[in-house]
Amino acid sequence: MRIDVLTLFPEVFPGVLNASILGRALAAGVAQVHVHNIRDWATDKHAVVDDYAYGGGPGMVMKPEPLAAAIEAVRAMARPAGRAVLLTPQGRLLKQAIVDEMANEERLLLVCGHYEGVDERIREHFVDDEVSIGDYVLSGGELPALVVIDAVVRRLPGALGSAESLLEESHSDGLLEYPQYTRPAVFREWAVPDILLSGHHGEIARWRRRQRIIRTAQRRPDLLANACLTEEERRLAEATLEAVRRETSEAEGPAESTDAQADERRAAKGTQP
Ligand code: 6GU
Repeated sequence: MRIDVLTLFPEVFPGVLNASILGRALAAGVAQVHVHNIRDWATDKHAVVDDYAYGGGPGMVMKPEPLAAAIEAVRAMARPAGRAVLLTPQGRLLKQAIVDEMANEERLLLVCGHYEGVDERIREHFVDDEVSIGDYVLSGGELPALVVIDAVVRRLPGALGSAESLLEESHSDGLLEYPQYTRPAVFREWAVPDILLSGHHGEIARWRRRQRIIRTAQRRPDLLANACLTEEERRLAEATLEAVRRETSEAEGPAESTDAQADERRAAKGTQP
């Protein structure tokens, strides 16, 4: 896959891209990332890329001409032209399903917005999609573009080692991960749950699965609607939700340490709430 990035701050890109799983995947040729400076397509001698907003108001707006020229030029650099995605807080909220959609493209063009936004005509006529990475405001689309690149590249064939791929499998069912422990078996006064030291692989797999369901119900109940659960697992999720509801109403207002956390500590010990 070829990924092009259009930005006013090309210097922020190489760093993160070269580290860890992403760095290894890019070095292995799983994807190519090309970063371009929008300013290179400015036409006046001061290379101006922003201007005051028509109608007044604070903040500058990214001018349409350099951006349009940059998008057209970069699209023409290879075939197919590829999907152009504007990173903006007004876009569709990024989710794994959107990442997977993007990972199926042969090319991707990520356009990083800046200042107070981009001229509306760019949104309307030069990009195919607009994506946001969450409900908070960042100073520009660069960090979101890096987030998209990381999420997309790790979905490409050959990006992950076999151990990582196995781990990846378990994410595809819409549940949060189970709690992880490594040595020592007792750290300070905190012991690893006995079950994990038992050597009973079947029991361990069942415990982990239960933990994932309890955790998801406690922390991200919104994910349960799309999770793949058996009838018995649904009942466990419902019971966890009910326990959280009961304990929050008993607490009458916000508690210091939440009851969900207490629940989880009990669950991690393998005892029922
Ligand atoms: Cl894509 N851009 C900016 N500027 N802020 C954001 C965002 C994008 N996603 C969340 N916040």
